[in-house]
Order: sequence, then C-alpha cells, then structure tokens
Amino acid sequence: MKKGLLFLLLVSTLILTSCKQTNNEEDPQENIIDFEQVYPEHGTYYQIFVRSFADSDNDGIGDFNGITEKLDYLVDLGVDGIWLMPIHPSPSYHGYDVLDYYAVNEDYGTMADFENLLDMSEEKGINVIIDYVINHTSNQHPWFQGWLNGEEEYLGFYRDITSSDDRFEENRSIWHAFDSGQYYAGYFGSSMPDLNWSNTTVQNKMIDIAKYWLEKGVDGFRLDATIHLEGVGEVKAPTIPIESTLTKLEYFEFKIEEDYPNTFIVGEVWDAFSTSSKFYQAIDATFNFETGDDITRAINAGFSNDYITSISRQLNIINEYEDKAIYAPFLYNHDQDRIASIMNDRSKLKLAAGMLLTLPGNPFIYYGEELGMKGVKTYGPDIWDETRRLPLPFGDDYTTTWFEDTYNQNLDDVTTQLDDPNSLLNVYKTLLNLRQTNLSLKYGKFIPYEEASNVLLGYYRVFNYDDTHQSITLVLHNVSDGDYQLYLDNYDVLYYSKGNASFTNTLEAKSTVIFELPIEKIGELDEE
Ligand SMILES: [Ca+2]
Ligand SMILES: [Ca+2]
Ligand SMILES: [Ca+2]
Repeated sequence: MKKGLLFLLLVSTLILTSCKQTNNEEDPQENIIDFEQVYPEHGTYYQIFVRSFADSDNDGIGDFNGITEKLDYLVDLGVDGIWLMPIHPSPSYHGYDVLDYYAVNEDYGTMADFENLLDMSEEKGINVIIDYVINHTSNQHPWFQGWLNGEEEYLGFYRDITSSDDRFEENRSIWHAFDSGQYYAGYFGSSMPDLNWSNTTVQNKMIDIAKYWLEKGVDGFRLDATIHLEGVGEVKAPTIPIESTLTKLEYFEFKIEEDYPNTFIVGEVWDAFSTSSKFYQAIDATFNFETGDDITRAINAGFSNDYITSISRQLNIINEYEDKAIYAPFLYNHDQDRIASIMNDRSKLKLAAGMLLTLPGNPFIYYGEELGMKGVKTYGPDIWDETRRLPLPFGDDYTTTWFEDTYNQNLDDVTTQLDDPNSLLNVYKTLLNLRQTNLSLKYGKFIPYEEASNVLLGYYRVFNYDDTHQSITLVLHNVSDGDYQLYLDNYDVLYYSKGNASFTNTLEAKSTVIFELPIEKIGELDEE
C-alpha cells in the first residue's frame, strides 16, 4: 500500500513538473522573475533632510512619524528608497557631528517611531538607507571626551601629534591645539575631530554600529566624507591616503556583507569621477559629482560635445567591477545650490529630470527637486547651508516651519502641483513610475545612439536577461533652443516631456522623448 501511494505521488509530481517545463518552452516570458530579488540593491533614491521634510506633531520640526505618514507621497512619486540625512543626537541642526551613534535625535522622535518608519517602509516597498558619519564624531562625543582625558579605553581613538611631527606641516589647517604643544585632527573643524581609522578598535566599533542599524532593518548607508577617512596630512608619508582609506573601507564592507548581504553602501567622495570611481573597489557606489554640472552645462549652453562619451567612459570604468558596481548619478545635494536656483525655467528643469532619471544605476533626487524648490548658500556669521535645506512645501499642516523660507514663497506646493498635469512634480512622477515598470530603464545597459549630435543627446537602454526577458528603449534629449525634426520608425512613445499625445516627430526645444523599440533591435545592439 505504502509503495503504491508513493508511486502515485511521484507520477503526479512528474506530470506537474513536465507541464511547467512545457509552458516555459512555449512562452519563456511566462517564467516570472522578480528582478528586485535579482538586483536587490538597485532603485532610485530620494534624499531627505528629516528636519525639513514633514512635521507630524506641529512643533515645526520634521520627524520620523511625518515621513511615515507621507510614505504614500513617496510611493506615488515612484521612488524605491529614501536616504535619511543624520538621525542621531547632535548639537547641530544638521546632525553631522554625532553624539551617540546608537540613539536617535529626540527632535525627530523616539526609537519606536523610527522602527515604525522602517516597518511601514518595508510594507510599502521603500528601502531606507541612513547617513553614517564615519570620518569624525562631535567633540562632545564620550569617546572624544574620554580620549582628551587620557582614559585608557579610548587610547588611539583620535589622532594626536605634536607640532614637531611632520604630518602637521602637510595640512596645517586640519590640526587643532588641545594641550600645550599637542594637536588633534579635525578636517571639518575643531568641533568634529577625525576618528583614527588606523586603529582596529575604532574600525570594529564602526562595524558594530552599522550592524546594529542593519539588525533594526535599515537597507544600507550613505557614508559621509568617505575620502577623508585617512585624509591628506592626516596619515604619515609614505602612506598614500586613498589606498589606505580603501583598505579600511574594503574591510568595513566585507564585515558588514558577511552578516548582512545586499546591504547598499554608497559613499560620498566629493571629487572628480576619476578619483571617486576608485572607491568601487571597496563599496557598491559613490555619488557622481560630475552629473549635475554636466547636465546643467549641456542644457544652459544648448549643446554638448562630450556628454554621452563622458557617461560611456564612466560606465566603462565602473563596469570593470562587474555586478557589484552601481552608478549613482544625481543633480545636486544638500551641500550645493539647488538646480532650480541655477536654471529657473520649467522646460529646462523637466529636461534635467529626463536626463537624470534615464541614466543607469541608482539616481538620487534631493527632496524638493521634484517641485523646483530653490535654495542657495547664505554667507553670514550664523547661517550657511540652512538655505539649501529649507522646508518642503506640502501645502498642508505637515509643512515644517523650523526655518523661514524666503526663496520659495511663490512656488506651487505639493498639493497644487499634483493637481496640475503640466507640473514639474508630475514629470518626476511619470519618469519615476515608468522607470519602475520598464526593465531597460531600470537595469538596462547604456549604449550611445548612433545618430546623436551635439544638440540631440541620445542613448539606448538595453535589457537582456538570459534572452528570456528583454526590453529596449531609446532616449533622446534635444538640449538646443530650436525644434529638432526626427525621422524614425513609428516607435511607441513611452514619454514626452511636452505631453505624450503631442509628440509628432518634432522634438521641441529643451525636451526629452523616450521610445520603446521592438525586441529585434536588441540583436543589432547587444553583440558582446
Ligand atoms: Ca515634529
Ligand atoms: Ca579622517
Ligand atoms: Ca552591497
């Protein structure tokens, strides 16, 4: 009896298996693959300054619950993840001088509020990465206070030298006096002492902190000031700062991924791409600080001789790191003037969005960019970058009031722009949602368009997974001030920045069009 039953079970299993195989052969696309599992670290990110984003309890300051209650705005916008600028207790408004890496800033809420934000984000399919200030602490951090007092536990946590030391002469301004004839390193000023990354206790402490937040459910980190870990003048010659930093970072990433695979780590290496790309040796991504200027220059000049070749060159460099490397373009961030202050023209801003959000990798959007928010540095005794980090105008009582905004009084708020089909916000929404549903735009290879010119910037995005899942798009930007006549096959228009219905083979001045191409075209382009 038992044998007979087993036989029957085996036969039915075989039948089921063969049915499945037959189906696959008939239609390979039936074989559904969850590409978010295949490429778990890919997606577009939205950078949030928590203090300025959304206020849930009407104290004027943005908070975790505000973000949680506005998650639907982000889901609707079509981003895949958020990067929260520093969330830890800090004596400053910006938080880049951390007092306690294991706690959250009470201005922003409680740990329970933060954990709830993580839970709700996961439920709604939004990844969360947090700013991790690894180069330095606050000078009020217990580690630094203990180190100053000469407590044994903190020996070697920071760097100290005497003026006779040759390191002091190399980069004099980063050394700050703390005792007669003794100095400590603080690249960003005396209130932010640099941790000594040559010290293995410090390295391990920083790895432990990362794991603490990963255990809570964050999906990764934006590493602050990554290039300064072993900065110039901070480490003694003949040590080469970048190589020394890369060794430390490689260990950091290795130890983290050992326990938490698929952690997304993106570093701030504010330098030319030729330098920042070296960090792909150690971490998943570094922000591309050239993208914003390249896009702005091409749009403002009305032409570019090298935009496409420069991106191709950059992608070739990082592709040497294979799957691990993720391109991370962005326009501008919290340390820079906002793009709407650089180009105050809706068509130009829509074109910039089209140029950014059709690039490979993980594009980052700075909160408010989707509205055309303005903001520039203010030169004053007390105010500096606050005016680049102003309250997001939601148009409801979530809008924060911690800082008076004199730059965006005439800007249409979120509520108004959502109702306006021609708004910049709706352009971001359309592009981001298209990118989420189109495999080529999200994951595809970047191949320059052969008919491109210095006013018609163009590229294909080609996705070919095992020859079973394929998609191909052609992206064209007219950066000039005149219309551009296209002579193309009757391709499907996926997106036109002037409104899909109005596209009639004329690509208007300062506009973007995206076509879906027939799969057969892949054979011609994807011949490697
Ligand atoms: Ca609040
Ligand atoms: Ca340093
Ligand atoms: Ca990773």
